[in-house]
Amino acid sequence: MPERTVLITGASGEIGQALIEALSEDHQYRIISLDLKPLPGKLEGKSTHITGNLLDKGLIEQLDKEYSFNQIFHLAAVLSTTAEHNPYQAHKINTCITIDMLEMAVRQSQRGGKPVKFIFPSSIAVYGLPDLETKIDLPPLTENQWTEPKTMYGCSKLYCEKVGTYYSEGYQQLAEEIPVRLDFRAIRFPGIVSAFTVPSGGTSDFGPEMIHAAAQGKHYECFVREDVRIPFMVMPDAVRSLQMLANAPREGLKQRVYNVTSFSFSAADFAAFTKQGFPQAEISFKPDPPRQAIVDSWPADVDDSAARSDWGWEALYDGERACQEYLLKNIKAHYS
Ligand code: AKB
Repeated sequence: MPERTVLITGASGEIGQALIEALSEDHQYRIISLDLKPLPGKLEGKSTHITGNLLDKGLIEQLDKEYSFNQIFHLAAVLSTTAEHNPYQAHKINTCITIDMLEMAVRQSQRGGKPVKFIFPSSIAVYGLPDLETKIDLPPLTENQWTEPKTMYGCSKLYCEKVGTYYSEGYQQLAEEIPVRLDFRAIRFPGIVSAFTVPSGGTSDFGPEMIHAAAQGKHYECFVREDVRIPFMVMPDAVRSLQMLANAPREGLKQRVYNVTSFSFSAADFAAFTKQGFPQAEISFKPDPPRQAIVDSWPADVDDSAARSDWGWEALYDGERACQEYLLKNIKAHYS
Protein backbone atom coordinates (compact mmCIF):
# COMPACT_ATOMS: atom_id res chain seq x y z
CA MET A 1 0.00 0.00 0.00
CA PRO A 2 1.65 3.33 -1.03
CA GLU A 3 2.42 5.55 1.95
CA ARG A 4 3.17 8.79 0.16
CA THR A 5 1.32 10.70 -2.53
CA VAL A 6 3.64 12.48 -4.91
CA LEU A 7 2.73 15.02 -7.58
CA ILE A 8 4.97 15.49 -10.61
CA THR A 9 4.17 18.45 -12.85
CA GLY A 10 5.78 18.72 -16.29
CA ALA A 11 5.69 14.94 -16.15
CA SER A 12 5.91 14.35 -19.90
CA GLY A 13 9.18 16.27 -20.12
CA GLU A 14 12.60 14.65 -20.01
CA ILE A 15 13.15 14.74 -16.25
CA GLY A 16 9.50 13.98 -15.52
CA GLN A 17 9.54 10.75 -17.50
CA ALA A 18 12.77 9.56 -15.89
CA LEU A 19 11.49 10.49 -12.42
CA ILE A 20 8.26 8.53 -12.89
CA GLU A 21 10.34 5.47 -13.90
CA ALA A 22 12.52 5.83 -10.81
CA LEU A 23 9.76 6.53 -8.28
CA SER A 24 7.50 3.80 -9.61
CA GLU A 25 10.15 1.21 -8.70
CA ASP A 26 9.65 2.16 -5.07
CA HIS A 27 6.17 1.00 -4.16
CA GLN A 28 5.76 3.41 -1.27
CA TYR A 29 4.72 6.15 -3.72
CA ARG A 30 1.36 6.82 -5.28
CA ILE A 31 2.30 8.99 -8.25
CA ILE A 32 0.03 11.64 -9.70
CA SER A 33 1.53 13.07 -12.89
CA LEU A 34 0.41 16.12 -14.78
CA ASP A 35 1.34 17.68 -18.10
CA LEU A 36 -0.10 19.44 -21.13
CA LYS A 37 0.70 16.24 -23.02
CA PRO A 38 -0.13 12.61 -22.31
CA LEU A 39 2.66 10.36 -21.08
CA PRO A 40 4.41 8.09 -23.58
CA GLY A 41 3.00 4.56 -23.70
CA LYS A 42 6.03 3.02 -21.92
CA LEU A 43 4.95 4.80 -18.71
CA GLU A 44 1.39 3.58 -18.80
CA GLY A 45 0.21 2.25 -15.45
CA LYS A 46 3.10 3.84 -13.54
CA SER A 47 1.14 6.91 -12.48
CA THR A 48 -2.31 8.43 -12.48
CA HIS A 49 -1.88 10.93 -15.30
CA ILE A 50 -3.82 14.16 -15.67
CA THR A 51 -3.62 16.02 -18.98
CA GLY A 52 -4.20 19.70 -18.39
CA ASN A 53 -2.85 23.24 -18.28
CA LEU A 54 -1.69 24.60 -14.93
CA LEU A 55 -2.44 28.13 -16.12
CA ASP A 56 -6.02 27.07 -15.63
CA LYS A 57 -6.46 27.78 -11.91
CA GLY A 58 -9.42 25.43 -11.75
CA LEU A 59 -6.98 22.59 -12.30
CA ILE A 60 -4.89 23.46 -9.23
CA GLU A 61 -8.07 23.80 -7.16
CA GLN A 62 -9.18 20.39 -8.36
CA LEU A 63 -5.81 18.85 -7.42
CA ASP A 64 -6.04 20.47 -4.00
CA LYS A 65 -9.52 19.06 -3.41
CA GLU A 66 -8.82 15.56 -4.64
CA TYR A 67 -5.41 14.80 -3.16
CA SER A 68 -3.21 15.33 -0.12
CA PHE A 69 0.35 15.45 -1.36
CA ASN A 70 3.40 14.61 0.72
CA GLN A 71 5.82 15.69 -1.99
CA ILE A 72 5.51 17.88 -5.06
CA PHE A 73 8.14 17.82 -7.82
CA HIS A 74 7.23 20.96 -9.72
CA LEU A 75 9.06 20.42 -13.00
CA ALA A 76 6.72 22.26 -15.41
CA ALA A 77 8.61 25.09 -17.13
CA VAL A 78 9.69 26.44 -20.49
CA LEU A 79 13.45 26.35 -21.07
CA SER A 80 15.79 29.22 -21.84
CA THR A 81 15.66 29.48 -25.63
CA THR A 82 11.87 29.08 -25.81
CA ALA A 83 11.47 31.62 -23.02
CA GLU A 84 13.45 34.25 -24.97
CA HIS A 85 11.00 33.97 -27.86
CA ASN A 86 8.05 34.83 -25.62
CA PRO A 87 9.27 36.23 -22.30
CA TYR A 88 5.85 37.23 -20.96
CA GLN A 89 4.35 33.80 -21.57
CA ALA A 90 7.49 32.25 -20.04
CA HIS A 91 7.02 34.42 -16.97
CA LYS A 92 3.45 33.19 -16.60
CA ILE A 93 4.45 29.54 -16.95
CA ASN A 94 7.67 29.64 -14.96
CA THR A 95 6.70 31.98 -12.13
CA CYS A 96 2.92 32.50 -11.93
CA ILE A 97 2.25 28.78 -12.02
CA THR A 98 4.99 28.18 -9.45
CA ILE A 99 3.47 30.63 -6.99
CA ASP A 100 0.03 29.05 -7.46
CA MET A 101 1.59 25.65 -6.78
CA LEU A 102 3.34 27.03 -3.68
CA GLU A 103 -0.02 28.41 -2.48
CA MET A 104 -1.58 24.99 -2.90
CA ALA A 105 1.34 23.31 -1.11
CA VAL A 106 1.20 25.72 1.84
CA ARG A 107 -2.58 25.21 2.15
CA GLN A 108 -2.05 21.47 2.12
CA SER A 109 0.76 21.78 4.71
CA GLN A 110 -1.57 23.70 7.01
CA ARG A 111 -4.46 21.30 6.50
CA GLY A 112 -2.28 18.26 7.16
CA GLY A 113 -0.38 19.93 10.02
CA LYS A 114 2.91 18.93 8.38
CA PRO A 115 5.17 20.61 5.77
CA VAL A 116 4.65 19.34 2.24
CA LYS A 117 8.02 18.90 0.51
CA PHE A 118 8.22 21.10 -2.58
CA ILE A 119 11.10 20.02 -4.83
CA PHE A 120 12.08 22.51 -7.50
CA PRO A 121 14.54 22.16 -10.39
CA SER A 122 16.48 25.38 -10.77
CA SER A 123 19.31 25.90 -13.23
CA ILE A 124 22.78 27.28 -13.94
CA ALA A 125 20.80 29.91 -15.89
CA VAL A 126 20.43 31.85 -12.59
CA TYR A 127 24.08 32.84 -13.06
CA GLY A 128 25.04 35.66 -15.37
CA LEU A 129 28.66 36.47 -16.15
CA PRO A 130 29.40 39.82 -17.75
CA ASP A 131 31.89 38.61 -20.37
CA LEU A 132 33.96 35.70 -21.58
CA GLU A 133 37.17 36.84 -19.85
CA THR A 134 35.37 36.72 -16.50
CA LYS A 135 34.00 33.27 -17.29
CA ILE A 136 37.37 31.85 -18.29
CA ASP A 137 39.14 33.07 -15.14
CA LEU A 138 36.52 31.97 -12.61
CA PRO A 139 36.83 29.03 -10.23
CA PRO A 140 33.66 26.89 -9.87
CA LEU A 141 30.85 29.13 -8.61
CA THR A 142 29.10 28.61 -5.28
CA GLU A 143 25.36 29.21 -4.96
CA ASN A 144 25.60 32.90 -4.05
CA GLN A 145 28.12 34.20 -6.56
CA TRP A 146 27.23 35.99 -9.81
CA THR A 147 23.47 35.41 -9.61
CA GLU A 148 22.80 38.06 -12.26
CA PRO A 149 20.76 36.14 -14.87
CA LYS A 150 20.73 37.34 -18.47
CA THR A 151 17.62 35.46 -19.59
CA MET A 152 13.93 35.41 -18.67
CA TYR A 153 14.34 31.73 -17.81
CA GLY A 154 17.23 32.51 -15.44
CA CYS A 155 15.30 35.41 -13.86
CA SER A 156 12.28 33.21 -13.27
CA LYS A 157 14.31 30.36 -11.76
CA LEU A 158 16.07 32.78 -9.40
CA TYR A 159 12.77 34.36 -8.39
CA CYS A 160 11.24 30.93 -7.71
CA GLU A 161 14.23 29.95 -5.56
CA LYS A 162 13.65 33.10 -3.48
CA VAL A 163 9.88 32.85 -3.28
CA GLY A 164 10.00 29.13 -2.46
CA THR A 165 12.40 29.94 0.38
CA TYR A 166 10.01 32.69 1.50
CA TYR A 167 7.05 30.26 1.59
CA SER A 168 9.16 27.99 3.81
CA GLU A 169 10.61 30.60 6.15
CA GLY A 170 8.65 33.85 5.99
CA TYR A 171 5.11 33.05 4.91
CA GLN A 172 2.53 34.76 7.17
CA GLN A 173 5.32 35.98 9.44
CA LEU A 174 3.06 38.69 10.89
CA ALA A 175 0.35 36.27 12.00
CA GLU A 176 -0.15 35.91 15.75
CA GLU A 177 0.78 32.29 15.52
CA ILE A 178 3.36 31.21 12.96
CA PRO A 179 1.59 28.71 10.69
CA VAL A 180 2.82 25.38 9.38
CA ARG A 181 4.73 26.18 6.21
CA LEU A 182 6.01 24.09 3.37
CA ASP A 183 9.49 22.61 2.96
CA PHE A 184 11.02 24.04 -0.23
CA ARG A 185 14.16 22.38 -1.64
CA ALA A 186 15.78 23.36 -4.94
CA ILE A 187 18.51 21.88 -7.09
CA ARG A 188 20.40 24.00 -9.57
CA PHE A 189 20.93 21.71 -12.51
CA PRO A 190 23.62 21.97 -15.15
CA GLY A 191 22.75 20.92 -18.73
CA ILE A 192 21.15 17.48 -18.58
CA VAL A 193 21.80 14.74 -21.13
CA SER A 194 19.54 11.74 -21.56
CA ALA A 195 20.16 8.71 -23.77
CA PHE A 196 16.46 8.23 -24.39
CA THR A 197 14.96 11.67 -24.92
CA VAL A 198 16.10 14.87 -26.63
CA PRO A 199 15.45 18.17 -24.85
CA SER A 200 13.61 20.96 -26.57
CA GLY A 201 13.91 24.69 -26.14
CA GLY A 202 17.04 24.77 -23.98
CA THR A 203 20.34 26.49 -24.73
CA SER A 204 22.48 23.69 -23.27
CA ASP A 205 20.85 21.36 -25.81
CA PHE A 206 23.84 21.39 -28.18
CA GLY A 207 25.42 18.44 -26.29
CA PRO A 208 22.48 16.03 -26.36
CA GLU A 209 21.39 17.19 -29.84
CA MET A 210 24.85 16.40 -31.25
CA ILE A 211 24.94 12.82 -29.94
CA HIS A 212 21.33 12.02 -30.84
CA ALA A 213 21.82 13.41 -34.37
CA ALA A 214 24.93 11.26 -34.89
CA ALA A 215 23.07 8.15 -33.72
CA GLN A 216 20.46 8.81 -36.40
CA GLY A 217 23.07 9.43 -39.10
CA LYS A 218 22.12 13.12 -39.34
CA HIS A 219 24.48 16.04 -39.83
CA TYR A 220 24.56 18.40 -36.80
CA GLU A 221 25.30 22.09 -37.03
CA CYS A 222 26.27 23.19 -33.55
CA PHE A 223 24.96 26.62 -32.54
CA VAL A 224 27.87 27.44 -30.18
CA ARG A 225 31.65 27.74 -30.58
CA GLU A 226 33.80 24.65 -30.05
CA ASP A 227 35.53 26.12 -27.00
CA VAL A 228 32.37 26.97 -25.04
CA ARG A 229 32.27 25.04 -21.78
CA ILE A 230 29.47 24.50 -19.27
CA PRO A 231 28.69 21.85 -16.65
CA PHE A 232 26.61 18.80 -17.55
CA MET A 233 25.10 15.74 -15.93
CA VAL A 234 23.44 12.62 -17.27
CA MET A 235 19.80 11.85 -16.49
CA PRO A 236 20.36 9.00 -14.00
CA ASP A 237 22.42 11.35 -11.81
CA ALA A 238 19.87 14.16 -12.21
CA VAL A 239 17.01 11.94 -11.05
CA ARG A 240 19.12 10.50 -8.22
CA SER A 241 19.90 14.01 -7.01
CA LEU A 242 16.19 14.92 -6.89
CA GLN A 243 15.40 11.77 -4.92
CA MET A 244 18.34 12.27 -2.56
CA LEU A 245 17.42 15.86 -1.81
CA ALA A 246 13.74 14.96 -1.35
CA ASN A 247 14.68 12.22 1.13
CA ALA A 248 17.36 14.12 3.03
CA PRO A 249 16.54 14.80 6.70
CA ARG A 250 15.59 18.46 7.16
CA GLU A 251 18.01 18.96 10.09
CA GLY A 252 21.01 18.31 7.84
CA LEU A 253 20.04 20.90 5.22
CA LYS A 254 21.77 24.21 5.90
CA GLN A 255 20.38 25.89 2.78
CA ARG A 256 17.37 25.52 0.50
CA VAL A 257 19.09 25.80 -2.87
CA TYR A 258 21.93 23.50 -3.89
CA ASN A 259 24.23 23.27 -6.89
CA VAL A 260 24.88 19.82 -8.27
CA THR A 261 27.25 18.94 -11.06
CA SER A 262 29.04 16.09 -12.65
CA PHE A 263 31.41 17.04 -15.50
CA SER A 264 32.30 20.16 -17.41
CA PHE A 265 32.43 19.70 -21.19
CA SER A 266 33.13 22.00 -24.09
CA ALA A 267 31.22 21.60 -27.35
CA ALA A 268 34.48 20.21 -28.79
CA ASP A 269 34.58 17.57 -26.00
CA PHE A 270 31.05 16.53 -26.94
CA ALA A 271 32.05 16.32 -30.59
CA ALA A 272 35.11 14.17 -29.74
CA PHE A 273 33.05 11.74 -27.66
CA THR A 274 30.36 11.61 -30.32
CA LYS A 275 32.96 10.70 -32.93
CA GLN A 276 34.37 7.94 -30.72
CA GLY A 277 30.96 6.27 -30.68
CA PHE A 278 29.91 7.27 -34.20
CA PRO A 279 33.06 7.71 -36.33
CA GLN A 280 30.95 8.78 -39.34
CA ALA A 281 29.31 11.64 -37.38
CA GLU A 282 29.16 14.88 -39.33
CA ILE A 283 29.43 17.85 -36.99
CA SER A 284 29.99 21.45 -38.00
CA PHE A 285 30.04 24.62 -35.92
CA LYS A 286 28.06 27.71 -36.83
CA PRO A 287 27.67 29.83 -33.71
CA ASP A 288 24.39 31.69 -33.37
CA PRO A 289 25.50 34.93 -31.61
CA PRO A 290 22.47 35.42 -29.30
CA ARG A 291 22.39 31.79 -28.12
CA GLN A 292 26.18 31.81 -27.87
CA ALA A 293 25.96 34.88 -25.61
CA ILE A 294 23.55 33.06 -23.29
CA VAL A 295 25.91 30.09 -22.93
CA ASP A 296 28.87 32.46 -22.46
CA SER A 297 27.02 34.01 -19.50
CA TRP A 298 26.78 30.63 -17.74
CA PRO A 299 29.70 29.39 -15.65
CA ALA A 300 32.13 26.77 -16.96
CA ASP A 301 31.74 24.91 -13.68
CA VAL A 302 29.88 25.12 -10.38
CA ASP A 303 30.85 24.19 -6.84
CA ASP A 304 28.55 21.54 -5.38
CA SER A 305 30.39 21.08 -2.07
CA ALA A 306 27.34 22.17 -0.02
CA ALA A 307 25.24 19.35 -1.51
CA ARG A 308 28.10 16.94 -0.88
CA SER A 309 28.45 17.84 2.76
CA ASP A 310 24.76 18.41 3.66
CA TRP A 311 23.11 15.44 1.94
CA GLY A 312 25.92 13.24 0.67
CA TRP A 313 25.60 14.15 -3.01
CA GLU A 314 28.08 12.56 -5.37
CA ALA A 315 27.64 12.13 -9.12
CA LEU A 316 28.09 8.53 -10.23
CA TYR A 317 28.94 9.42 -13.83
CA ASP A 318 32.00 11.51 -14.65
CA GLY A 319 32.42 12.55 -18.31
CA GLU A 320 34.16 9.35 -19.41
CA ARG A 321 31.69 7.01 -17.70
CA ALA A 322 28.71 9.13 -18.78
CA CYS A 323 29.73 8.77 -22.42
CA GLN A 324 31.01 5.19 -22.48
CA GLU A 325 28.66 3.43 -20.09
CA TYR A 326 25.49 5.46 -20.31
CA LEU A 327 25.20 7.62 -23.42
CA LEU A 328 26.82 5.83 -26.34
CA LYS A 329 25.63 2.35 -25.39
CA ASN A 330 22.02 3.33 -24.67
CA ILE A 331 21.68 5.74 -27.59
CA LYS A 332 22.89 3.06 -30.01
CA ALA A 333 20.38 0.58 -28.62
CA HIS A 334 17.63 3.20 -28.62
CA TYR A 335 17.95 3.98 -32.33
CA SER A 336 18.83 0.50 -33.56
C1 AKB B 1 18.35 25.27 -20.73
O1 AKB B 1 19.26 25.19 -21.55
O2 AKB B 1 17.49 26.14 -20.73
C2 AKB B 1 18.33 24.25 -19.62
C3 AKB B 1 19.08 24.70 -18.42
C4 AKB B 1 20.55 24.93 -18.51
O3 AKB B 1 18.52 24.87 -17.40
N1 AKB B 1 18.83 23.01 -20.06
